[in-house]
Amino acid sequence: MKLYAIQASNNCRRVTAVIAHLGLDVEIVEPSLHTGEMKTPDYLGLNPNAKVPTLVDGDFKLWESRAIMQYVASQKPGNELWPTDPRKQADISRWQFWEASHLSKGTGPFAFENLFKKIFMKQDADPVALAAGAKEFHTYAPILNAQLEGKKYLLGDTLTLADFSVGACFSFAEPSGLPWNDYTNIKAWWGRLNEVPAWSSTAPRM
Ligand SMILES: N[C@@H](CCC(=O)N[C@@H](CS)C(=O)NCC(=O)O)C(=O)O
Repeated sequence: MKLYAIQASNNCRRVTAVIAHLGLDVEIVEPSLHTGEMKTPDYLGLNPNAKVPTLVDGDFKLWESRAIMQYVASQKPGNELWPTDPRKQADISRWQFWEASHLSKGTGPFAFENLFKKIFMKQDADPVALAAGAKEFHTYAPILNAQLEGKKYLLGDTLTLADFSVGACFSFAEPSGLPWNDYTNIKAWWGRLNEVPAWSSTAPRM
């Protein structure tokens, strides 16, 4: 299997963390952002969105990070990250869809406005976009904070894809100024997640 991924990406991190944690044999290739490699016909043939991550397994091409997480984790049956029990899979998927649909709409604007826009586009943050992000974040962060009450990981004592999926949203929390200090269960869980070698070793690098 081959994964196209870039080091600065939290969407790629949720996949590379799974690969590292399960010790999967996946070749990781970094397309060049400078040469526009993701916009070439060859790459668009793999992923018409011109984005990373993209997985290639023989003649199977897969994009969307959460789908890739599930697919690569399925390559090693019996692992705890992605158990085979349908209810556990549905529970994990629930948190993956939730972070994609809701939580990331709150965390994403902080990363984009306060980091990426400044570093890569040399533009100032848009206060209106940040206010909208803060509103979303404070709508959904309490749900995650409540879920983590009394738990080591999102679904209990065992680390699952849900932790890597939701965790990726917080990859830029500190440097982007995400207003998360009052969510004590999230902060404590984040500390535990960072003790997982596959998580700390895949932190985005700009
Ligand atoms: N929903 C997609 C999002 C992928 C995405 O936005 N990737 C970014 C990196 S974090 C990217 O490739 N950006 C390059 C671009 O938009 O030109 C996923 O989860 O895989």
